[in-house]
Amino acid sequence: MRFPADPARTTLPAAAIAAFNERGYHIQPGVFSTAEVAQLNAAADRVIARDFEKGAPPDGFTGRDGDPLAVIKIDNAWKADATLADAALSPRLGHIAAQLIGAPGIRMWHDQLLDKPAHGGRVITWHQDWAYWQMIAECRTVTCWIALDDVRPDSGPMVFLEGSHKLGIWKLPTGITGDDVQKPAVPADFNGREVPVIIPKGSVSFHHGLTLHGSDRNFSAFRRRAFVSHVMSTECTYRPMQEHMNEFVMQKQPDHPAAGEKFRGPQFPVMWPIAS
Ligand SMILES: O=C(O)CCC(=O)C(=O)O
Repeated sequence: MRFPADPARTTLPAAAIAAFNERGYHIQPGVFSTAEVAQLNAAADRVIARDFEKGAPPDGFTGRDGDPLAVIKIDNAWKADATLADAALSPRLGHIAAQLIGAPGIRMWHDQLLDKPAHGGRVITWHQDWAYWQMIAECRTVTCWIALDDVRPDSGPMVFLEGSHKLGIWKLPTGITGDDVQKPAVPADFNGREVPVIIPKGSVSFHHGLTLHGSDRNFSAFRRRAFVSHVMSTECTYRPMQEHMNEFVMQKQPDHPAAGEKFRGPQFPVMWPIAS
C-alpha cells in the first residue's frame, strides 16, 4: 500500500462533519503529498496511454475518439494499475468518508480517472451521483475527488450547489458531458451558493451522493486531471433497478450480492477499517 493510513491527518473535527451535513461537501487539504501526486500522475498518464501495468484493462474507457475537447473518462482504473489501486482504495479516503457519513466501514463502488484537456474539455452537466446509482438502495455514498493538477477558476473546476443534497433526487440529465449545463430549476426559496472547488493538487474534495454538481469547460492552458473514488457504506445493499457497469462485471464473479444483500465480492473492496 503506497498511500497508507494517516490518522493524524484524516481525523476530522466534529465541526467538519457538521459542515458536511449542512453543505453536502467537505474539502480536505494535503491528503496526498507532492511526491505522491507525481506518482499518481505518472500512473494516470500510463493508463490514459492504454499501458495497463497489471495486465488487465479498466472496466470502461471513453477516450477522445477524434474530439480534442472530449473529457477522457476511465472507469475502474484501479484494476489496471497498482499505483491507482492504492490511491482509489486508500484508507485515507476510507477514513474520511466513514466519518462524514457516520459509517462503520467503507467499500469502493467504482473509480473514475478524468482528464479535462487544456483549452477544451466539455461541460460536465449538473447531476447527482446517487441518481446514477439506484442499485445502491441506501444513499450512503461519498465521492472522493483527488485533484491531480492544481484546479484554477478557469480550468473547469467542479462546482457544488451548496446544501442541494437536502432537495431530494432529480431526474438524470440528458448525457453527462456536452455543451449544455442543464442546471435543474431549484425551488425559488432555495438560496444555496455555487461553490467552485479551487484546490491544489493532492487535496481531496468529498461530496454527498445527492449534492448537485457539474463543471464548465477548461478555458485555461493547463490540464485538469482528477482521480475519483466513489465509495459507499459497508451497510449498503443491492437493489436491482437500474443498469450500471458494476452490475455487469459483478454478475460474472462467483461472489456477488443478490437483491437485498449487502454489497460484497472482489468488485467492491473494503477500504475502511483496515483489515488486520
Ligand atoms: O470532475 C468533474 O468535473 C465532475 C466529476 C464528477 O461529477 C464526480 O466526480 O462526481
